[in-house]
Amino acid sequence: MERDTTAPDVPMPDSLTPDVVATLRDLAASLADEAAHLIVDERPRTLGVEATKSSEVDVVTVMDQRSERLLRERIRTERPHDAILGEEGGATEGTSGLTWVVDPIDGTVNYLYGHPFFAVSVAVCVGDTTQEGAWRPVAGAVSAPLLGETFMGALDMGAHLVTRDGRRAELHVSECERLDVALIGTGFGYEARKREAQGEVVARLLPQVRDVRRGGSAALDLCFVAAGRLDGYYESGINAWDQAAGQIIATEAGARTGGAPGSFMGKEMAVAAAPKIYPSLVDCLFPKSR
Ligand code: LIP
Repeated sequence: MERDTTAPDVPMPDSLTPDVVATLRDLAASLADEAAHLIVDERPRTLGVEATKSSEVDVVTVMDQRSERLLRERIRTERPHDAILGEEGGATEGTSGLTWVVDPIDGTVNYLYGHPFFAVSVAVCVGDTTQEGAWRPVAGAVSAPLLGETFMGALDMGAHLVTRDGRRAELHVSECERLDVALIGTGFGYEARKREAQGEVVARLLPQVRDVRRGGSAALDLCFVAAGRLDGYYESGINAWDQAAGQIIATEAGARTGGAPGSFMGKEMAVAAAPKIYPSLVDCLFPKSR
């Protein structure tokens, strides 16, 4: 029996009662929505690139920085003893055993170009979020302001979507049973050599599936798996802040999540899919492991 790779076996603090977990989820959703409004309402007319990360085309805008500052200020106010790990500001220590893992704008290139597929991702995790396979999310929210949708999930409490007009719907993964009729999401890094290798993987996958979608936000791709809008998603090279909230949302919506064979979801590979197609998707991604 392959080891369950849904999430590492990380001890849960006694303080994490169901009521506390639900409160953390609701706070994550509120903070994600607040930052999502900021990046839309206060986007400067002449938005430019403030900095770059892995390459010249891996960009940071002033609104990434402002969104993370807002999230950090609000988390410090509401949860002063919790740690924080953010894409732009790095790690801030805490004493509670909980870490807020935030991506102030997931899908920054889409945001820069005016494509609507971007979101603010806020997750609450236990364990060591700086070590692969040593942490797991317990609650999270992803707020997509131009879609008018906020996705959220909490451990053993399911996942749901709240729309701008206040409608609330439970999230459930698709019931897809065959890879050859599956719609699969993926993404690519910003370094040419990595993209070349990722191109070889997607070229191998393409003839074996219905179609592929490259949305540009891992957090939203994972939420789209949760909503049944994608039958599966995979990507290599994404960070904890890209995937933490989407992971709990997809898992709680019934997705099977994991990474490379026998590994947890992480930077090497993040996979989330309808349970019946998960094995064949991983086999296709890692053909030598068969
Ligand atoms: C993005 C990820 C996406 C990946 C993009 C980019 P960012 O994160 O969410 O899945 O394909 O290349 O890394 O950089 O916009 O926060």
